[in-house]
Amino acid sequence: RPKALPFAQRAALCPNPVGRRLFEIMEQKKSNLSFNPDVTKKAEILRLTDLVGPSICMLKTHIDVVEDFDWDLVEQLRALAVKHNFVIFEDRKFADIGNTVQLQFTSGVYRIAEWADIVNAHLVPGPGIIDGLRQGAKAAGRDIGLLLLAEMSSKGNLATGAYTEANVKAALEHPDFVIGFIAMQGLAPAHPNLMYITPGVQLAKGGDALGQQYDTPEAVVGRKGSDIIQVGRGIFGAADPAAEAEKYRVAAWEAYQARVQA
Ligand code: S5P
Repeated sequence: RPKALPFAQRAALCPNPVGRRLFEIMEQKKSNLSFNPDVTKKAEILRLTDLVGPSICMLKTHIDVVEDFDWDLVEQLRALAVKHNFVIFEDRKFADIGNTVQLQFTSGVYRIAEWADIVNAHLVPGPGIIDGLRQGAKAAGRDIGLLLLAEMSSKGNLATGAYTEANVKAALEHPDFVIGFIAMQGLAPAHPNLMYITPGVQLAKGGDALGQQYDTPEAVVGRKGSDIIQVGRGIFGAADPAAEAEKYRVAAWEAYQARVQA
């Protein structure tokens, strides 16, 4: 693998302000760790986020699993994002026609476009999904970045081959809005303005009972050339989530350092 460009230089190549900001935060905090507290109680999400906040560049949410959701949760998450300097990625995985995703993005209970910095989408419906979400972001009047699910971590998933390549092509055609991918590796050839975020990461290889597959930070960022590790249960399932998050941050950052210094 050729020597990689540092995040600071890649920030300057990003046409989307959120993508640029995320690269800058990564450099400032020496963190390419994103954390997802996939728990169902508001207070627990806030507690975990505040604990782990110093170690992360990004918080990933599944807002629709929260049993006691209210708008105050969104406001408190935004306040924690300022306190700890991270961006918020709502992992909504939009997957419908442009007109419908625009409504799902801006309306309903969650009004995601009003508070998320980053959202993601499946390209299954075609590029109209990108245009629908872009219109939603415009209507909300906020800078938002989109990630395409070019690959997935789960056993037997269908995001491979020509489908993965179509995601890369769509990203290159929408450089103002698409900031990168959910992918299992830094897809070749490298596009340094785009970022590669990999879920299915724990400190030891393994999986869960429902098809999730885990690889290590060293493998994902070092060998496979991804940029950001996405970690949930590996951190919030530990006895000391703050200390565990630091272990992941250091492991992923050292793997990145080795890549830029190689
Ligand atoms: O392919 C994927 C894409 C995503 S966004 N595989 C995933 O696991 N995810 C998400 O990453 C998933 O929805 C979950 O929120 C997180 C992984 O959590 P963990 O507890 O397995 O680390």
